[in-house]
Amino acid sequence: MEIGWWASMPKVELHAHLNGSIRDSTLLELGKALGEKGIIVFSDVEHVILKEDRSLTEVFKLFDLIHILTTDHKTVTRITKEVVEDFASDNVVYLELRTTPKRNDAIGMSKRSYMDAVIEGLRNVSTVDVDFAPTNIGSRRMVNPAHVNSTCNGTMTKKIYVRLLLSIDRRETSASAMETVKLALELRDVGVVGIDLSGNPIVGEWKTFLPALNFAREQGLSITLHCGEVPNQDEIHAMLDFLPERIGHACCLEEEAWEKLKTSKIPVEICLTSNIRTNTIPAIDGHHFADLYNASHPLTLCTDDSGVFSTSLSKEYAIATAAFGLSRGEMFKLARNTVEFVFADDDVVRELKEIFALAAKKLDL
Ligand code: 6MZ
Repeated sequence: MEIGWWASMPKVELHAHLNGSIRDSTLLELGKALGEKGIIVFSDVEHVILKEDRSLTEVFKLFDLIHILTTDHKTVTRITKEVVEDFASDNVVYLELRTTPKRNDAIGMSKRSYMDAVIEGLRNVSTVDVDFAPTNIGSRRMVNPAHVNSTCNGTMTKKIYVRLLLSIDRRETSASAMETVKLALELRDVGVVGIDLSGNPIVGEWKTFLPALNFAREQGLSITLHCGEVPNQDEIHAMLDFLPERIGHACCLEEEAWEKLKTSKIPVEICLTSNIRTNTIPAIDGHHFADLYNASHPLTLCTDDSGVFSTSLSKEYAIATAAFGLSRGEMFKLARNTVEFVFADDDVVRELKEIFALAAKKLDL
């Protein structure tokens, strides 16, 4: 697939799970190391990592395996650094990265120390300047709104804005979900802007998470929900009635819920490859992207799990262009409109708009 042009276009990524976005090479290296220590059998792990198509159930089994490989502080820091560098090299100029804070008493990991390791990863990024905090605290905030910064020796370095969403896994209890929201509030000054509800959609109940989500909202955090990955209409209606700032997927909405979504104008994070690979949507030409796009419903293209599904944001744009017959100009507009749905503050939105304005001139659009 020709992704060259899409790679040169600035893009905004709003739905990317940290542990789903790891390079295969890193996962294999981590698997080999645990295999040598006798903790896992590497050959079993290898074919699971390299497998192409997976059902949604298999994807969640894979995440359990990935978490065994990655959940120690040093590795969390490493994967965060690599994931940000990979998105930046795909010309993603704003990344909202989501991850589930994890507790693992056996290795002295708390949800807080997990997040500290993530933030350390943001600080360790070396190929690009990272702006990850709403103030000057802790990050290398630049005043230059352009997508590149001048350095003292006159060379130009790239820059990426990164903001964090803390995910609540649907396996969690109400208390654990509340702990995650409180942690998000503590970490606002290092770039946490919202809460995501994700995890295996056939596990857990909406009412378990509602108190924590209500509290998050009261405290001014933005919320995005995985909504309608499976056809649970009662839950879909309850989620839409909650009026989250965004939803992810929206695959299995029956007519009434579909109309409710369209009336609500809640922006939808569309993950084409993920939906096709997991067979949540049988074929790309029947994907609900087309209906939403034609109705001018707010939407954004996202990768979901670029490692697990071997994709990139440029690829997602290329796939949408080919599948739905859209022009470069239309896709550029789609990318630029995504700026309206970010959870970061108005200063960032303004700077992103300038980046897109400059790019429009450069790309002759
Ligand atoms: C629902 C998903 C997901 O948080 O450990 N996750 N949840 N649907 C999906 N569609 C395929 N893809 C990923 O990243 C991995 C976690 O993100 C959620 C799952 O809870 C998974 O364990 P973190 O960084």
